[in-house]
Amino acid sequence: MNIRRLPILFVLAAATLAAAPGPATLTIHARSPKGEPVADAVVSLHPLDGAAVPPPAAAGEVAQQNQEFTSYVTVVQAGTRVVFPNKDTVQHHVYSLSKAKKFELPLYNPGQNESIVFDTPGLVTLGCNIHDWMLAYLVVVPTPWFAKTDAQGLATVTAPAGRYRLELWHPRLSAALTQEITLTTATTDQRDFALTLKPDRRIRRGGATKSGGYR
Ligand SMILES: [Cu+2]
Repeated sequence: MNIRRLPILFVLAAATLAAAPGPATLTIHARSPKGEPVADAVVSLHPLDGAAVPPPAAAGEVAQQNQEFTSYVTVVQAGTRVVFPNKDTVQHHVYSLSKAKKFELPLYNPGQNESIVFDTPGLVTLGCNIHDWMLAYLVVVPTPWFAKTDAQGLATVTAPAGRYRLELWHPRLSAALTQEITLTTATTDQRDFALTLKPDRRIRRGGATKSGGYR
């Protein structure tokens, strides 16, 4: 090898290293058309340029507490083990009839902690045969880059810089919204979404109860 070419090779190698994608940050702000914040909207980023997707890092949890599921909406990466702790003093009968995962935890006792692996991306609707009002959603996505909007309608996702299909889902949207997005490390991107939500069709709980859920 010609020794005089070495500095050029070194510069090229350094440039390649510099081009490796670093983390980029995206903030989502979900609001109603009137400007009210929308909580429980799920944003997920699906790589379009063949970026390697790391496997799930941690287990998920959907508890039963005060005869409600916590949380109402949970997002996990496909392949994640989800624990269903019964933190109540009563039995539940947790089930899903969804195509992405059909399962049942019949007569599920207080203190029980069974877990299920959710391998297939899709929407899993959770119910309880004993308490009709208990309803929750487990959103299984094929990507580790996701977040859920908080009470202010805000969610932040950190992902490697690159091109993605952004999906935004909410239980009361008639269809998920999608758009293409390119994230760069240089900027913190923010996207605003005005979500037109269908009426809340959850079953109301009878009687006076202390906290949580919908009534
Ligand atoms: Cu129940």
